[in-house]
Amino acid sequence: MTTVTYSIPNISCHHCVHTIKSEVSELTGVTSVDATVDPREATITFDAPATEEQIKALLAEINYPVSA
Ligand SMILES: [Cu+2]
Repeated sequence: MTTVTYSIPNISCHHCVHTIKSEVSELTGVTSVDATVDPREATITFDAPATEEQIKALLAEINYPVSA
């Protein structure tokens, strides 16, 4: 089990938080998703088969890229 916190500058409101939670939790292996507007972050807990690369790719795809 891995928990990572990503800085996501595009989070601007509770709609963004909801979108991130619902989309990322669809990934097989993701067990928990929390996101906040202040700070603009998402904390994601996952296990195989989910990978960090896959989570980051999904976030970029839904227009919430992780800041480098
Ligand atoms: Cu928003």
